[in-house]
Amino acid sequence: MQTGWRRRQRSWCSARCAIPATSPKALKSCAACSASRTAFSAPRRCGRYWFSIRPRPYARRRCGRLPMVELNPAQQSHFRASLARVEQLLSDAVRVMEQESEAPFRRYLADATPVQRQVVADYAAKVRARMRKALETFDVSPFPAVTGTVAAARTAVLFAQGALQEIEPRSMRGYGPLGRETERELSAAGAELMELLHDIDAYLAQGSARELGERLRRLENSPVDSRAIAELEGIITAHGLTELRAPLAMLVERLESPQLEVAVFGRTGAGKSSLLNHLLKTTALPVGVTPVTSVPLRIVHGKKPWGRAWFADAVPESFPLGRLAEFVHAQYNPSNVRHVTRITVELPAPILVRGMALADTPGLGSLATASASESLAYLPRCDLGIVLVDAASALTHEDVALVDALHRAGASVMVLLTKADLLSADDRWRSLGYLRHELETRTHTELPIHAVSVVGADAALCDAWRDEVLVPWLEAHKRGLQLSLRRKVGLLRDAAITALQIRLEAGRETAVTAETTEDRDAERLLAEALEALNTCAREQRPPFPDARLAAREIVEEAAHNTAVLWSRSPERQIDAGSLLAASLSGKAGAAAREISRDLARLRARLAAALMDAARAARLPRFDEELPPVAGMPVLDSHGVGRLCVRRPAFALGRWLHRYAARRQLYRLGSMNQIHRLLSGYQVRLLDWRLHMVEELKRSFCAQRDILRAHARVDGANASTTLAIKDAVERLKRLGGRAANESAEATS
Ligand SMILES: Nc1nc2c(ncn2[C@@H]2O[C@H](COP(=O)(O)OP(=O)(O)OP(=O)(O)O)[C@@H](O)[C@H]2O)c(=O)[nH]1
Ligand SMILES: [Mg+2]
Repeated sequence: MQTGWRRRQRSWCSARCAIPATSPKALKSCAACSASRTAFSAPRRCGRYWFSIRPRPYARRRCGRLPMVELNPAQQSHFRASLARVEQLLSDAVRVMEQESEAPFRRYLADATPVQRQVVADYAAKVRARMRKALETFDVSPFPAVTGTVAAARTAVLFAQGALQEIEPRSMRGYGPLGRETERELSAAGAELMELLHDIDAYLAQGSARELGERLRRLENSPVDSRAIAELEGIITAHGLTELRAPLAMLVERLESPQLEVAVFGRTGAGKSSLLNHLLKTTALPVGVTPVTSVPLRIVHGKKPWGRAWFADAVPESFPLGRLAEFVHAQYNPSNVRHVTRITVELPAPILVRGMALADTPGLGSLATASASESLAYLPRCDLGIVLVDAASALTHEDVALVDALHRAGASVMVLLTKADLLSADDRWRSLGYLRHELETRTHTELPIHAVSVVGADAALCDAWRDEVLVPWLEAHKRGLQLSLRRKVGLLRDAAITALQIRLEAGRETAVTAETTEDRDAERLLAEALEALNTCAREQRPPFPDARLAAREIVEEAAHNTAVLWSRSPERQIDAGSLLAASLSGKAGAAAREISRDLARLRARLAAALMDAARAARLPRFDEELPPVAGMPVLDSHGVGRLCVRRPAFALGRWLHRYAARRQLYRLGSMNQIHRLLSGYQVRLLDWRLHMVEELKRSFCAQRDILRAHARVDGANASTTLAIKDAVERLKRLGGRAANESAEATS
């Protein structure tokens, strides 16, 4: 055995392990046995060498102290491993005794009485306490746990999901043929089980910070009584009404973002920032005759004026509003060279108290194409889009495309004719009439159009529009939102009461009520709708499977249109970029419309299934609330830019002109450009489709669970009769309170 005498630059851990520590000064404890620093013998220096002395155990015994209880490192490791095995087996024993009586598969016969279970658990606690003491006596540290419980549970759920695939019809067919009806039943059972496992995983994945109770406590200015929802949440958790957790989570999500998003769009210099400054009674937003706003800006209510900017490549920065121009003004941040990703401004403006967030966007049609794409990216997010058309300039294709894009994104649209002070009263009426006629014929929709101004006496026009159009729109939408939220709380509360009452009446063991034919039909419809949803989620068919081929077709079409234009116009040089952009928009728009139509059909099917299930549950009033198919991404065809092509000097036929145009377009690199734009749009389109399907699924499953809770209860946990009665009473009182609130809101 090493004694440690005269070892150069070494020190020995004298506590237990006799392992040399290479740098005792730097260590606070022994790396091998975690003894403290004092257990090291102090190194001493003699001439050029360092020595350290390890005191021998017998030396201490001789000095009259208590005999030392000590295990060598090998013994310690064996001791630790043995106790770990004991703990593992003991846990198994306790788990075996506590077998879930509801489990369809049991490994052992459930022959233990409750008393036996309790006694074993008590003994196990004693064994564990003794093991802890033994570990302390020998100063042996247990193996540290490295895997969290949540991670372990999620892994188990993941494996369970894998195992579930074995009951899918295509796996089962390997064991023999299946009838159609059997296949359908198998798919339905598999899909539902997968759904439940997915719910467990999603719940564990959100972490403790996303706990509903925690989020409810943080809710301020909620349109419904958040205490009522907190109470509902408490009852749902306490009585294990897991089927109501998803609807509750969705409700809390809606409560967390009750603001309506209103954004202004329009060409550069149309007066967007000036209009917002007027509405907000501020001069904070920079305005000017040249293109000004280069980054979208979101304005929300706050106690004092303040701004915050987020960057793609730097930490976020808060600033007083005097510095706003540094981030949004095209002069200081041209084409967003500072890589600002988001700007939020807080203002104590009265109009924002009404639960509205306003957004100023960069103007379209300027040379700063990056700004245009940022504005277009904002479209899907808004509830109301206000399109500004400058009275001093004519209506353009861009304005019409903007209105169309807003419609496609599912937002409400208002059009404003700005700078009305520049027109006489007669001209104003004429302009409004022209604008209305043009927009209606091009977009095939009736739009509210108003003339406004923010200058001089004509600013009254803007105030009138604000008071008579904007504020009523806001109030109506807010009331709709509040009523819908209250209705949802009421529905959830009723579902919880029904579930608890059924549990109370039927008793714990037989908590499933008899199913009627209607119930079964509704169940079948719901299962089929869910299957359709899952199929839709699995099928991610790209709209352009061969993007290069699609790009070539677009260039061909643009070349054909160029040739037609050459044959008609005397101009030798034309901008083929706009023709290319039009062809690209046409092709992309057709693909997007088809996806949107498919989603709308799926939504209608889900809604029908929900309504049938509501009829089967004998619910007199049930308004399905599936999210609308909205927020479709918009293609930014500005990216094509200008592409000048020249007509050949000598007269040729249409076919040769087309050949010449195609050659020039290819030479200008349009093929690669279109391919890049189309591929990017395709990815965004597929992302949106998947997101929409997920949204529909979440909402559908949440509403289906509410309906099921009304009709029957799938399982019960061990809540006592008294506790259930108490919960039902509390929920009923909650109903009374909610009804009063609702009556107040309506009055
Ligand atoms: N006469 C008149 N001028 C206006 C009115 N509203 C805005 N303007 C002027 O129009 C110019 C452009 O206004 P902005 O508010 O900067 O326009 P914008 O749409 O925000 O422009 P970008 O940020 O570049 O997209 C400024 O010189 C304003 O003074 C109005 O109602 N009447
Ligand atoms: Mg502006």
